[in-house]
Amino acid sequence: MAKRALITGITGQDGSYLAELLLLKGYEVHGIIRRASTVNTRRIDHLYVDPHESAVRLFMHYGDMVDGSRMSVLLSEIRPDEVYHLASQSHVRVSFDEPEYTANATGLGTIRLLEAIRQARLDCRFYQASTSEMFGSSAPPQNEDTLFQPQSPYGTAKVFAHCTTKNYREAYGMFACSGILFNHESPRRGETFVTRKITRAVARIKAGLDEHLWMGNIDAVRDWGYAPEYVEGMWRMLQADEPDDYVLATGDGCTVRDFLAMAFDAVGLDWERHVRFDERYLRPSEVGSLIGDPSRAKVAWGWDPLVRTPELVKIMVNADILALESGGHVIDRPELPGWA
Ligand code: NAP
Ligand code: G4F
Repeated sequence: MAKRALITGITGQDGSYLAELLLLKGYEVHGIIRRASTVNTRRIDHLYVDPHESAVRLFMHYGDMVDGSRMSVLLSEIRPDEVYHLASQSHVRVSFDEPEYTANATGLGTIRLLEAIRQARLDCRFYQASTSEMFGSSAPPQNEDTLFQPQSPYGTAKVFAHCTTKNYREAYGMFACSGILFNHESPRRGETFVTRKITRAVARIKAGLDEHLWMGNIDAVRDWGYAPEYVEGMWRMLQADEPDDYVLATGDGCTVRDFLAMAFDAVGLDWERHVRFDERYLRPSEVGSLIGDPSRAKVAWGWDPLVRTPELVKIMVNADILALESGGHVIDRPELPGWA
């Protein structure tokens, strides 16, 4: 019988790739979506008409991480074998504007889900979407033993969720894992995260539609990988013999400035002629440098990402040029063996 997976945050970047991957692997996939006044399923609509006949194996349910009773009903009804908890208010800058909501959805949301699993007495495996943002001001390279020193309401909410997941593993013997993922990007990345903001702007400036791009702190260092490889790592984490926490990262650091230079260079433009500073994009406290050490995942199950930041930049710039030329939304196929 097919395994049954539940994905919270299925409409997001990672949720959409993960749903695709699990359908390719033969899973029955259930996703929780929020009711919105406009359609918010743009990243997963193509999965309903997939040639692998996934339509009959993909099911959507309305729900929200702030609604605990709904979580209980859904977990009891769906009774999944694996739960991938990806739903979160995931924007660091926005978390300073909405700290209470971020803590509720991202922090308490995780405990609501874990309690729903526990009270339904489900024997299921649980994945928590932890983040390098939890390391905050700890110096790189960061690994599973690095001190958490979060610098944002988002980071503190994720530390709460991370520690709660570990506590449910230790207290109740649940197969609960946290993937501490460093930044991972793709053509499906939300438009207000820095990489996608840059690659969209490059496409528009190249086409003559815009002249300038307004940016905040371009000295920040991040470790940018390719999202489809990271969701494959999430799946592998839940197939392991024992539950544990793992860092997923490329191990390479790159400044926002270097990302800008590579993205503009990809279309033959000089970034310094087009980029302007806007203090509105600064944060009350900033995480200066995140560079991960993914050795544990590499040793445990050979996870070793193929796509490094320079290639990622090209994938994203090309996808945004294509989307602009086609006059709208184009869904990418991950540029990896086995995903075509
Ligand atoms: P994303 O694109 O922003 O997607 C977030 C998802 O969460 C969306 O499906 C969103 O639904 C859903 N969501 C937000 N608030 C919710 C709520 N109150 N109830 C139910 N659903 C809610 O994020 P992502 O990049 O795919 O990241 C996936 C997860 O990994 C997140 O938890 C993020 O914090 C974490 N993470 C991401 C990275 C990264 O670099 N991408 C790194 C480390 C950790 P709508 O579509 O309705 O908004
Ligand atoms: O793309 P960002 O907004 O990502 P950030 O803050 O690193 O968070 C992302 O990665 C985390 C993993 O470490 C995830 F947990 C989280 O959910 C999210 O996916 O910003 C990256 C860097 C920051 O230092 C920011 O200050 O880029 C800098 N930046 C400079 N100008 C900008 C801008 N960021 C944004 N979003 N917009 C700017 O104009």
